[in-house]
Amino acid sequence: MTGDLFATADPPASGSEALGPGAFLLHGFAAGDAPALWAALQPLLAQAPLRHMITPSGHRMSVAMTNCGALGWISDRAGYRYEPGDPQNGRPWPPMPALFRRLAQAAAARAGFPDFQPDACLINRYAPEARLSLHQDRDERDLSAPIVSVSLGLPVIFLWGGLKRQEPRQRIRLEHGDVVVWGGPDRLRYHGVLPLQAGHHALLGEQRLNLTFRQAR
Ligand code: MD3
Ligand code: FE
Repeated sequence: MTGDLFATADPPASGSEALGPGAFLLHGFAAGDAPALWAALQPLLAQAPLRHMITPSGHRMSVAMTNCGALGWISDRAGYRYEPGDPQNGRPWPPMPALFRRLAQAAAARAGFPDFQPDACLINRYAPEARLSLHQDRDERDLSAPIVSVSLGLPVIFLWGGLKRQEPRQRIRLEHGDVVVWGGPDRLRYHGVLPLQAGHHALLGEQRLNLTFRQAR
């Protein structure tokens, strides 16, 4: 027998799972890049601090957010929208690192969206108990472009509903390194995130970060 060193090793957590006609979960797609993503996030978060945005109805979001890229998503009493910088401090969002863009484009291409050109990356930080209530993402100009999400750190239960708020929801566990591409007929599905369970992740510690890449204009 020659060189079959890895024949009995566990398979890597990879492979693609179709969640719908336009939605694909790429297990572990970003796992190898995670240390470099985490390193690139440090100066970025120093330049554009995470903060708890206020919803139009006056609630403080439990998820802390910031952005990189030409545009970034914000919420305040005036509504939800994309802005070229943070109105809170008057500074432009930091540029999107090339590594971020390449990863998002590679994932989109793998899911059948070869022309994806993200100009916005929303960075969501979940501490224990942080959650995201059921919503649709519809502030982007071209809803035929997908959204690519990258999960880092602690795992979470993601809720995936239908095109109407009342429809039943599936529960999907999103883990460190998972990438999901949401497009086509699944682009406007309602979705949310259950409260983060406390824990410790070797790279990120006591938190989860989610990056969502969007074509905002
Ligand atoms: C399905 N973020 O930032 S990522 C968001 O984990 C958001 O932070 C969640 O929902 C998070 O808006 C979920 C997965 C996701 C992102 C966008 C979607 C799923 C989506 C858009 C349409 C359908
Ligand atoms: Fe969303």
